[in-house]
Amino acid sequence: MEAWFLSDIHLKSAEERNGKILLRFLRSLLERNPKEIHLFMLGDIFDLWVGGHSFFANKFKDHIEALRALKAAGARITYIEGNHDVHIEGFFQKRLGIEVFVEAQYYEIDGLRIRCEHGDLINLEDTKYLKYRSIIRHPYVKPLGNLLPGRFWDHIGNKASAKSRQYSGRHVAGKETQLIQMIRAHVQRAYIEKPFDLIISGHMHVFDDHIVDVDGRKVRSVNLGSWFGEHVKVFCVRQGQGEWVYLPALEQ
Ligand SMILES: [Mn+2]
Repeated sequence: MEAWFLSDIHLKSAEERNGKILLRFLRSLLERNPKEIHLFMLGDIFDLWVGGHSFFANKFKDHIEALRALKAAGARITYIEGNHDVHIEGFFQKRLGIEVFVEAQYYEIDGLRIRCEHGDLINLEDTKYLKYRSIIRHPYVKPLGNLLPGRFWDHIGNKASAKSRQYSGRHVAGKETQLIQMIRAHVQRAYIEKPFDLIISGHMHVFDDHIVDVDGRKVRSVNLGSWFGEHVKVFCVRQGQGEWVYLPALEQ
């Protein structure tokens, strides 16, 4: 088995650099052995996707086509929602047959027990976000994702991201050590819920790959970082071994 893990691409358009890199990556999986592939999309793949609208599917139609082809060729695809892609099962699950979750999931791949999640529950100090999460995840709010049109959400999302862009660069800088501590502390809490050998998360936008000692047991913790850097890398588990794989840059 070959399991591929990606998150936090925050695609705003299909045409931007990372849109092209992602499309080429998805198509490259089709040329491998799709029946042996399990693709994990661990949230915030899109900078905004709300509800089951085809509005977003049209915006990213080549990517959706590539996912559809990959699925048709026998690959397994799991999508765990982030905080930028919410209530998406109306499209991804119903139309594409991709399994969609919100909370952490467990898989056993070639004997390796893997917990994967978006990672938006790692930072317990972010009370503002946790409150926001409890609202957007509320069962009464969920239908709004589908009731209000995709164009409406797109408009809201563009406004919100223009606002957050002002300080997104500074968001991580200088706080890396603190964020990494949180990622590793989360491993301890998560392990108590249910044991694993490898935990893979995103959301924090800091790469971290560390062996954490949990009561004398060694578990590996990987945070996928983001696609905002100069080079794009994804995480792959092959024959029970996890490794980073750099995706080739676009030709100038
Ligand atoms: Mn996130």
